[in-house]
Amino acid sequence: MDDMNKNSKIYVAGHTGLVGSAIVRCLQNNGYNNLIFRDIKDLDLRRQQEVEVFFTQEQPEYVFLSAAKVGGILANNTYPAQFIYDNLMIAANIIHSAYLSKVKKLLFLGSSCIYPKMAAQPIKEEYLLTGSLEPTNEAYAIAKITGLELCKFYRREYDCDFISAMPTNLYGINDNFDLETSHVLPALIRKFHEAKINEKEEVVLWGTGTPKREFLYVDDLADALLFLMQHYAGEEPVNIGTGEDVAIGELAYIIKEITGFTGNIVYDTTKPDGTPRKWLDVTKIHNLGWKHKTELTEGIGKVYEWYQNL
Ligand code: GFB
Repeated sequence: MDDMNKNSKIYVAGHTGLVGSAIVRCLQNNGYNNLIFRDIKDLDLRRQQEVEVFFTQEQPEYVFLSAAKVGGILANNTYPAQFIYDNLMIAANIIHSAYLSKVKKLLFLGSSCIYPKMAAQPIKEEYLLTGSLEPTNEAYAIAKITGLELCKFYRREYDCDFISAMPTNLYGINDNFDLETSHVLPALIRKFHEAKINEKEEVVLWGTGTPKREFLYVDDLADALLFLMQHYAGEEPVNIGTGEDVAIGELAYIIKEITGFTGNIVYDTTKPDGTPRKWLDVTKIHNLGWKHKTELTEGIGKVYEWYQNL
């Protein structure tokens, strides 16, 4: 379906982030030797003119659009204007420049959190835009939905081979461990680890611990994105996940065990729970021939080992 080969010129937007750095690892491990990327100091993806000049000069053939302003529930709830503006500009600039410079194929990343808050579970791709969004990350969701719709309409009007993926919550090495802006899994690794080495009595979790989340190891995601770039060319986004979710309280015990913390877990219910559940239906990507490899406990173990050697 697609002739991306080892010498194809591939641009990974957002190459230093959790997802982008995993995509670079995956491509390099699979022998793709013609990768290009730019640091934000050399290319601000929110500036349309800079992006157009970059695409004209570099003429990438394939684009993995993993650049975004991302964060956990507190960051999204605190900085909505930054989340909607940055993500809108990044998506619009890269997708339009990819069209202008005739990029052969582009993959855009959505997220499971942009589905309706109360979508039926497990969530199917067609549930997008069928209900109101989770308020804590509505700004991010609107920007990401716009990116998905740009890919869909550029395919319809200009016949661009632009596809979209909808990853579930991700974790892995090179994640963000800042306790204010990170996602739950890296935050808990850091909290339990620091509580153990500092011999603290308790670890404080946000919310009630009852929401459920599905977690995919980021190197499995990168493998899925390479698979889709090679085997999928459709208008509809494709969910990428493990097909299993876990309550935050359960996740806490898994991480408590792995880090060896022996104190108590308490909940700060002044912090938001967010969406009660966002469990993805992964039938479509399974039918295409891809399945995740890394189970949750194994993946957390790998991240904790990496984290301890930071
Ligand atoms: O991972 P998280 O920040 O984002 O929170 P979402 C998941 C759940 O974990 C929420 C709880 O119910 C949090 O209240 N939680 C418990 C914690 N303790 C902590 C903690 O110490 N830190 C954090 N961060 N959470 C995000 C969206 O939603 O999902 C983003 O806001 C993004 O836009 C991401 O799409 C994938 O899973 O709730």
